[in-house]
Amino acid sequence: MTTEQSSVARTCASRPRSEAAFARAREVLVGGVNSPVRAFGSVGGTPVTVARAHGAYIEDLDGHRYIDLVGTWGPAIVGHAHPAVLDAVREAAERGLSFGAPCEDETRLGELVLSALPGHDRIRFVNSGTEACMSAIRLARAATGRQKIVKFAGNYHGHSDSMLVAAGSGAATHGVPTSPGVSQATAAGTVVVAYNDADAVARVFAEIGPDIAAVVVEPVAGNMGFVPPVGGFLQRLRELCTAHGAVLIFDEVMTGFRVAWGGYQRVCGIRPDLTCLGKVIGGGMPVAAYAGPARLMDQVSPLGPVYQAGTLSGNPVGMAAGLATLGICKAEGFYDRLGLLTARLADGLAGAGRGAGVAVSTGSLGGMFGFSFSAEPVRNFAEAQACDHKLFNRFFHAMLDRGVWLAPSGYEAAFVSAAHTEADIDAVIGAAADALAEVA
Ligand code: HOZ
Repeated sequence: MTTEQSSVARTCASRPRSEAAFARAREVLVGGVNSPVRAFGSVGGTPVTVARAHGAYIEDLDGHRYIDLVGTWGPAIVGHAHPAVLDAVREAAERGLSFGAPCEDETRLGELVLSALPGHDRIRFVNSGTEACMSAIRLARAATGRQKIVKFAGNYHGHSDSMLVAAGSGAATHGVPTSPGVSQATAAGTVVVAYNDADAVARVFAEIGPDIAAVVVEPVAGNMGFVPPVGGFLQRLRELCTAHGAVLIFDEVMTGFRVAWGGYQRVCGIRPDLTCLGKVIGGGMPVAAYAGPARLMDQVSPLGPVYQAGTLSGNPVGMAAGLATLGICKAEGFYDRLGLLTARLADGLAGAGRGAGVAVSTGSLGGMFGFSFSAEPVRNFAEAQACDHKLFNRFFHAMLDRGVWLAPSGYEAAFVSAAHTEADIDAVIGAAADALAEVA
């Protein structure tokens, strides 16, 4: 960063080209976007149109540069357009964009991912986290012969029908956690429990245990802010699922290879039956996966009867991007440095809050962090909803104008990459102090 770009002055506030581009986009794209939370629905104002992204920065159409703390919602863990990832992608693209047939990089990426997940023997690559979770749930229903799924309010597992019930992320942001169009029969198959409330899960098992196919959980919730599990929560889920013959699914689409090599299961030492992955494993390409032991995964077609398929699944360019990205993440000390940098930011934001007399609760793990305008750490969706979202919205714009790119919703986690420097982090903290002084 140059001195000028590190400044906390409101240098990015005027964006005429972005305004014009978004006006045009609104004529053809639904709401001007291809994923709702990007539309600035809750924070207000006009979404910023991106021209390019490099390293830790995003540049808009008007030539402003922002320190990026979204990282394309998680995948950009090594920074945008990392030279090694670009080389791998170029080299793969020159051999063909898609084969619709086996290629060696599918096996290589599968071996690498499975080597990081204890107890997981097989993987199936798909194209999005939605597909991964939807498929894992289908498999759990098939393997158990049961119908009900337990999920947690404010957790988000993509937009398949049975998961679009009390969902976080964009669904929470837009105030429709249970979407119209999800049939009542489908919604009735999903039992919703408060996150971090293992006693409530035990009560559900006591009532309808023989009907429960799976418990699906974000082991660290990232779609209602950043909400870590309370002590013993995940362990109880493990015990309850084992005792009742239900499948425990960790949705590590966000946390996988983001909070640690492998994911949060490597931090907490609890082994799920199935793991859903996405984001980091594709390094910015549309790659996701579900994985588990052979006894479950071998029930998926073509070995078993559980059908799931995709023309672009295991796409060679995506596989190459994933391999190059995870190759960088695997280096000794990668997550240690990333974790320190991210913790520095979380601490700095808390300090900025104290300086401005605003209650800010922050937390981080590996390269994932969050902050909420609340005196106490958030433990569940009701507490996430009770945070000061109006203040978040003002803060979001004040930060954007100061060159800091945050997710446009108080219901999202945030991400630091290996491309960020201490100077970047300190510039963000400085901007936050300045922004809070203006908007709190
Ligand atoms: N569901 C994503 C955030 N948790 C949003 C992705 C996007 O809009 O790109």
